[in-house]
Amino acid sequence: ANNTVKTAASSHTQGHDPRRGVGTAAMNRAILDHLHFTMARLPALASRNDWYMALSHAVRDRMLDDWLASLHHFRNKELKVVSYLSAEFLLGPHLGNNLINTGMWDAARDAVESLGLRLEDLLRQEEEPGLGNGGLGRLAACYLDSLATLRIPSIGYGIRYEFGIFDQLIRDGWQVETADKWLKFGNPWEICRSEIAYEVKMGGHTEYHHDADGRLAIVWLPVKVIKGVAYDTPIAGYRSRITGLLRLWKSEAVESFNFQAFNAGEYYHAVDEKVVSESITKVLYPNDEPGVGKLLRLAQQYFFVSCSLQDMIRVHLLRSPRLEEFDQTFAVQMNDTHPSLAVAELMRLLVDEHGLGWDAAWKVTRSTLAYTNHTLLPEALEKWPLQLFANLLPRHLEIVYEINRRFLDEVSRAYPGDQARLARMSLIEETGGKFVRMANLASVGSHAINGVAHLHTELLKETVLADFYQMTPEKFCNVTNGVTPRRWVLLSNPGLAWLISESIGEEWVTAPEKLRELECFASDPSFLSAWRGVKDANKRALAAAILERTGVAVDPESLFDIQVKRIHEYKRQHLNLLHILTLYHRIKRDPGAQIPPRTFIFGGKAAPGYFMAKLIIKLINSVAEVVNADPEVAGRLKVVFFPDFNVTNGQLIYPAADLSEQISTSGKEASGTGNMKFSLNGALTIGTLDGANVEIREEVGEENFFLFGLNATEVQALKKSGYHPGRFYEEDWELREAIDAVRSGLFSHGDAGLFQPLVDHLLYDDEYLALADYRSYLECQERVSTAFRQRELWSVKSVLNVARMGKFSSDRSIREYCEKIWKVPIRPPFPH
Ligand code: GL9
Repeated sequence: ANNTVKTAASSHTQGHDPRRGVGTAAMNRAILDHLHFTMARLPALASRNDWYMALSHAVRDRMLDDWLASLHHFRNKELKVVSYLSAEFLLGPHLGNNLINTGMWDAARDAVESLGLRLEDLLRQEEEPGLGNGGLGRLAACYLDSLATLRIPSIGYGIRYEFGIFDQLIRDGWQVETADKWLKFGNPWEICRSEIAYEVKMGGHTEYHHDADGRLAIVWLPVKVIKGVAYDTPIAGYRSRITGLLRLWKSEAVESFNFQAFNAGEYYHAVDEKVVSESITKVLYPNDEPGVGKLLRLAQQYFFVSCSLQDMIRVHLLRSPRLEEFDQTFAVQMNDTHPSLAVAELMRLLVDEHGLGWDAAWKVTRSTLAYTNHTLLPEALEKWPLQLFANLLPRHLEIVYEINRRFLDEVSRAYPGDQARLARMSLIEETGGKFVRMANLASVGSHAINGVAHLHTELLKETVLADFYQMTPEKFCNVTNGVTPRRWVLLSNPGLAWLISESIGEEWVTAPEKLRELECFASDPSFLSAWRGVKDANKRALAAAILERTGVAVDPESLFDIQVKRIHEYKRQHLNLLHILTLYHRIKRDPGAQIPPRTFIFGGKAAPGYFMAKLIIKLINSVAEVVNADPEVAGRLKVVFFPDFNVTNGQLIYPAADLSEQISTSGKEASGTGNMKFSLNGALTIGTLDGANVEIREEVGEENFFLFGLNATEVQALKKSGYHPGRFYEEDWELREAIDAVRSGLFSHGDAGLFQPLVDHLLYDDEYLALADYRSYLECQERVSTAFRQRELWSVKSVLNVARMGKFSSDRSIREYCEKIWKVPIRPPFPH
């Protein structure tokens, strides 16, 4: 397996290495120099981290020429810069990805080996920057890769959280959170730009003055000023010679503020200020947290939006003094509503700080900004309590009111007398407490609004943003999500990458439609056997990791049935469990039952405050404990919860899957991107008609996709007609048997109360229709089992899945954003 890894990476470094001068000897020298000059260590005493740091610095050095040249494009008036505003970037480890994208893998591997080390070990040393919760943050990271690969000048703007998404431990089957100290041993990839810093005001009040010429001037007198400092990370494009910029802001105290007095009391007060200021970028908020109306989160959002827009204005003024032309310098994409304060902040900067008139400022604001919606779940739509908003951002509230006044005038002109519509579209919610509605603010302040999969966009237009769609249908469009084949195939599945490139050449990495050429290999027995060999090796590697991390031995020959994603009721990990329980009972009842051995693998974090999700994790582990210890199902069923699912672990898990579980209630998963990673790595999907599953099935062909369950229309209809989960329980004895087992205490050492909240939820509410879809899911799983017994045919389907997944490259998504939203020209692929 090791050999495949090396060969595969090599094949993508030969022939078109943009740094042909980077040989093994030079790399060896550079690593030793950094060990000496940067780490101040003798080789004999160096730790693995010292070597990792030395290698990373050596690699970063070699990215600088292209990076500095790329940064220069920001000043080129001919080029529009894409600015991706996102509170989350779930990057994953940099080193391996940079080696692949820059073509320095071979040189680095050989240099490291010449020093008596192994590249694999150094790669493992990196603490991944987990600056995101899940799909939304990971999407932003894939988009940065594609922007650089497609040679589009771009800046990702976000927050440099000192602590990213928590690390997950499993103790006694429960999730325990620990702080993610990713910066503990230093971050060789970032460059602190102390001189790129902006002040951000917070709190206080506004005053209106007339200046000498009698003009009205609005002054915001804050109670606090915080400084944001830029930390820059280079983002290598795949062999593109363009290196993108990720600029993350860290909050610091403003030295001058409250630091005038020198007596002891003031000194300590000033130090307190420093602590408060630095707290803004301390920690990433886990999402799905009920009632996150937290002041600190609003402060985070405003902080990074303000720093980013001030930075963009500075860059624009280097090109042109005319801020009316700001939209020609930047196309700004708001990744969900987290950065939607950009609407009010850009207005404030243009009007209050740069003297533009309201109308001119509004015109440029709207034509610069665009908004991507990532969810239809009502509880995930951000709204801020008005009082909290007013306290932190008094000037922005005035601006929001003014935008709203003008906007509601337009609405009432378009729909005379429609009070209900006015109330729904207002930026301010007034029923039962007052709130600022961020999705409405983002929609009004943008020239384009997009959903992230075809179904999602259609539902968006029919439900959450229906009024906005009716009023301005031309603003709406769809851009189906995508994932980068560089990290998600080349880096994480080198064996597969190598086999593909051997067969059809390497162009698929940037032209994934070329994967179609694999179709004709689907009838070649020797190719199919090599294909299976790659999957088997990946499964053995995952089995080894499972044994190491959970102590459970799993059989690599069994069907690897995997569900990894955040734990959420709408994603229905508990439906998966109901299937496991039913199989368990069937085998116990009939030991001769023809059921191919399966290993069920779960992974994912639950928001710390989401009780039901945490209980689901406990139930998975409890079922695992009983099933894995039961001799009657030994060799036939295994259940594993893989702790701490993150990008690093994903790179190990996706390539090892036979079956990908994409079983959300139809209409709830906006897109999903894990579904794409699995299928691109040769897993077959069992899934509902939800999010991007619909389009994946369209592409790979219905005969190569296991479909089950109600569709979105049927879900709505069932809910409307009155859904009674108890009836499904009563009418389906196998379902009853599964639920009763949980209820009996079988999985909780006799404690029948432990899972009661989950059981009650299912029987009396079941908001996500798990019981309604149970039978259909079971029948579909039987089709999966039957198909898996015909290994040859399964492999054919696996090849066809990969061959037809080209659409889901994030390069395609980025090209669509360029065309439909950013109006940025698409450049031809870089000549290799
Ligand atoms: C999400 C959607 O739930 C996913 O379906 C979608 O694929 C991604 C990216 O568009 O966005 N929206 C959202 O809030 N999250 C998503 O994954 N949540 C997290 O990132 C945890």
